[in-house]
Amino acid sequence: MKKTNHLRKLRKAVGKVQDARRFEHTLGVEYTSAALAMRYGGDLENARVAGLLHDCAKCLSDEKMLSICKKNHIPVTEVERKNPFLLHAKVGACLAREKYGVKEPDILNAIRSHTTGRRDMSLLEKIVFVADYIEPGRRHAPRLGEIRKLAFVDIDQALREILRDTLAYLKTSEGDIDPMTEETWRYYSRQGGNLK
Ligand code: DGI
Ligand code: FE
Ligand code: FE
Repeated sequence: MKKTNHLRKLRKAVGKVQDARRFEHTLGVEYTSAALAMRYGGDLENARVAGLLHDCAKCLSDEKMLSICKKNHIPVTEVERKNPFLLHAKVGACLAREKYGVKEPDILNAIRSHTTGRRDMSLLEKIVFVADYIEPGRRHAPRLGEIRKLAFVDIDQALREILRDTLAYLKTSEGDIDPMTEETWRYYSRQGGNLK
């Protein structure tokens, strides 16, 4: 299929499963991912597809996500069972493959890691993680202006600052911290750690 057609079809399909606000966020992540891919020499098509699909499971109920995990033998950790919204990343990667026909592993990984991150992320994974945080419709994050600018200067540093602020926020809120988020922070906050 021609690339523009493929993107158009995906956009239409995602628009049907998300409410208007979430869909606007999705479109913001699509083009912010494309902009970051331009800046860092990533694949534009992959960036756009990953951005479009990263929250494709976000509007499903907790029960639905848990049942998709069960059906597809996706392991659910204790923290995920207590905070099922965390599952939208894993479930999203599963739907991207099964429902939206995505085969590229890098795109599937970028969807899977977009909430907690993980160690040694690929450029595309970093792009989607950062785009999710800085897209123009995002509000209410501290230092957003600073981090938006930093994202286009040094993506690893932006990733680190986002992790720092996310963990600081989580420590003041009710939600459990996923060990993966902690691990990502440890990995990227290490002096000289993976500064690709
Ligand atoms: O789906 P989005 O809202 O676009 O963004 P997202 O998938 O990055 O989710 C953002 C929220 O996830 C934000 O409020 C921080 C939260 N989050 C990230 N890591 C963890 C976490 N929440 C919990 N409870 N535990 C985590 O480890
Ligand atoms: Fe998300
Ligand atoms: Fe998102």
